[in-house]
Amino acid sequence: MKIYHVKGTRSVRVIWLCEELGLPYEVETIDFSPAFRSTAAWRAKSPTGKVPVMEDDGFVMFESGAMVQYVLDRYGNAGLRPEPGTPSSARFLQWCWFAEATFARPLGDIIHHTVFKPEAERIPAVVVDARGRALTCLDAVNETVTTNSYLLGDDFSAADIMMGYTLMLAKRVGVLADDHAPANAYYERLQVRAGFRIAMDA
Ligand SMILES: N[C@@H](CCC(=O)N[C@@H](CS)C(=O)NCC(=O)O)C(=O)O
Repeated sequence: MKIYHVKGTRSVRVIWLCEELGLPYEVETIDFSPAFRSTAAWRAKSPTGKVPVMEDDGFVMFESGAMVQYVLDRYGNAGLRPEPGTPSSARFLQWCWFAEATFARPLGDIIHHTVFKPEAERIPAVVVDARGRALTCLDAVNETVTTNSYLLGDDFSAADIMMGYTLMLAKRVGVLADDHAPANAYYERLQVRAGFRIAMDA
């Protein structure tokens, strides 16, 4: 597997998963500039110019959550996810999707309207609204990890890898703060994992 990577971006999820599963992988660090990401060569791999991209076995794919799912299906050997078709698997899928499709979305809005966009195009009201939506998502995670060590209970799963990256974003933009003690403690449990640290340093 070849992972096209930029430090601190969603490719962290795929590297972290490979580390947790002990799988071999290759990292190619790419230029995150808009100029590079709009080249025809990069758009051929990632039609919207985003990161990450993964290549394996002669095909190319985008979307970090889909990569996580694929790696688990193909190489995971039943580790880090419940058996498909079971209630625990439903719960697992729920949190994987929630991490990216629901929680990361308002965080992305905050980042776009505070960092990425030129100042003249930033809309403060979007940031206020997105912060509210992100806090509602954080509350849901906070409640779950008040009684559970991890999203699915006592055992770490790839859903925690999906959420770990999202919580890193939440921390970065100040949504995850000290007032959510269980979520902070959960994020601490994730951060001390060797796979997380290796992926964040990559
Ligand atoms: N849902 C996508 C999101 C990809 C994404 O937004 N990647 C960020 C880096 S973590 C990016 O490329 N941002 C640049 C942009 O949005 O133009 C995934 O999980 O792969």
